[in-house]
Amino acid sequence: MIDFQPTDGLIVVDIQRDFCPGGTLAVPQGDEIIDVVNRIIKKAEEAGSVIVYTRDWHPENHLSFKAYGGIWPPHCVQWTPGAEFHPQLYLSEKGIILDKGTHPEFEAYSGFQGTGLHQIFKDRGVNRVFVVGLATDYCVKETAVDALRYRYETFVVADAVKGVNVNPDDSQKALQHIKDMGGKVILSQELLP
Ligand code: VGL
Ligand code: ZN
Repeated sequence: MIDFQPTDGLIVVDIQRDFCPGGTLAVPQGDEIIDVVNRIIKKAEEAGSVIVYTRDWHPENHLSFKAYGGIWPPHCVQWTPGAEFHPQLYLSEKGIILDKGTHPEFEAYSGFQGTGLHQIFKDRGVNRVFVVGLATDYCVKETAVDALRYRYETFVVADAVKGVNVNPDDSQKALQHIKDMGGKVILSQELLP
């Protein structure tokens, strides 16, 4: 068992309507992780850990959109329903919401990119980071890799993430890459009673 501590950070990555079935960039079965994610959030909340929710939060002319030279359909456009958190996601009152990818000319897959997250964690004495959410092969991966670069002890909860899988094994490769960089891939049962 791993017990959450006040010096743990939990990053809930991009659990938004557009990344779930029915959305414009739906992760297959993306909504199926929400129950386990909610239980993890409640555990972290009880322990007084630092809970962060990232949001992909793009202007309508974002460079990642096909019409502007990118590879993705429009998704998570600021203030549209698709950018909202999934309605089933538990939002802790103590949670911190961080928006990323807000500038038309810059991509930001990682929750640390342009959000001040490293400073927030430093101020709160965070030394371990747990990552859950969407999508394993993009924003979860880059968030975990950045956490490792900043030298946090980094955990990805394998059954609390889900990938886009443009190629079928992209999520597996992402988790392997995180392990190769020194990250730990765990199961929710190690966190939950
Ligand atoms: C994401 C593709 C484009 C993600 C964001 O949250 O993983 N993927 N923008
Ligand atoms: Zn995006």
